[in-house]
Amino acid sequence: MKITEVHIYAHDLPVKNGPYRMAMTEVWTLPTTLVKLVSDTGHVGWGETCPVGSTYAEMHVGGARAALQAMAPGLIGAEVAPVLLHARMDALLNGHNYAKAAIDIAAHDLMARALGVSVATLLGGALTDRVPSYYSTIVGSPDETARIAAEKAAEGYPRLQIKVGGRPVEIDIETVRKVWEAIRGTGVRMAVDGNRSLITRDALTLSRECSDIPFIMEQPCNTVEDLQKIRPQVRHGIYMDENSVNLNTVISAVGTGLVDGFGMKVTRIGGLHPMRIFRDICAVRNLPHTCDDSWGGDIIAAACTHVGATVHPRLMEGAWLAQPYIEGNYDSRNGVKIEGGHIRLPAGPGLGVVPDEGIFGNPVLSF
Ligand code: 0XW
Ligand code: MG
Repeated sequence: MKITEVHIYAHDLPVKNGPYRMAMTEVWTLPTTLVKLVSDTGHVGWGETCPVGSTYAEMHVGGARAALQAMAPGLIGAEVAPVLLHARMDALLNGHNYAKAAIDIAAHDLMARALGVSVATLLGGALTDRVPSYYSTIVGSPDETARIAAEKAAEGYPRLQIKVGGRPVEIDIETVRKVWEAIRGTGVRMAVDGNRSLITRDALTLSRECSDIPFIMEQPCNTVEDLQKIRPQVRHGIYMDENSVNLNTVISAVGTGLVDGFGMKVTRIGGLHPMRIFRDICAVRNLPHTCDDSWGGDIIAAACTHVGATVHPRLMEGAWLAQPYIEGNYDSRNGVKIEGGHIRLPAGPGLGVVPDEGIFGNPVLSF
């Protein structure tokens, strides 16, 4: 089965009740990029990539679109099957995983539709049809963050991610302590996400001053070297998020025992094919991880939910979706939603979602 058409669409996602605030970035509108692939069998598949601003990770919207434009003409006539498709993409462009991911997701959607199965089935099979999500607070005051944490725990979220950083560490410590007081006894798990912002001294202080509180530290510091430096001294498990830029880094982090798990983004690692490899590496070493992305609409949400459904529940830390921050859905009938802190696996073939006709206007590029 070969690709005969590639269409690229641009679409803006304003942040509902914005901004979304992390330690080092604040976003009000996220420009997303969609890819539609058509095959010689007449099947269609959709993909998406949506960096959360330009400083969260080594990706930005202009880079995604330029990379897609560079690859798209060379994809005409390429095989849809993931191994062959990635070989073709790598022959056209080095790196740029987050752009390749949009093509990879579209190819999985298309291929699953052609086979009459779901993407989860294509990825090895769903272990659940109700995928856990997690709620991520924005960097806010200790009292307000604790109030939100209690509210989200009561809603049914099995896990909370508390954002810290970009301010005196004492406020972060107060925030973590107040959140713990608010959720203690609920069984809800906690991640404290510094989004690369803490200097190693403050990461150590945060861990030491909260040593009685169970949580994992997600990407507290900026670099792999920083994580190596704090690893022997922290009192908490460390998950790598932003630093896990490709499978090579993941293998090193797993092999050297640097981390206890990952916050993994489908687009950062290059799409569902590398995500499946990542999932299986983590399963071998019993490392928990998320299956989510930095932002995006129904296509990204469905991709995260499908791969999330194939992760052993013991290791599944949740699929975060931007859906609560987005007005409406691309697919007005089967849009992906979080309910009671969980996501229903979209039914039907492929990703189980199809954008409403014309919702993105005309393509910005077609080949
Ligand atoms: C909570 N997220 C999944 C959403 C934002 O893009 C940041 C990200 C994270 O875990 O860092
Ligand atoms: Mg994170």
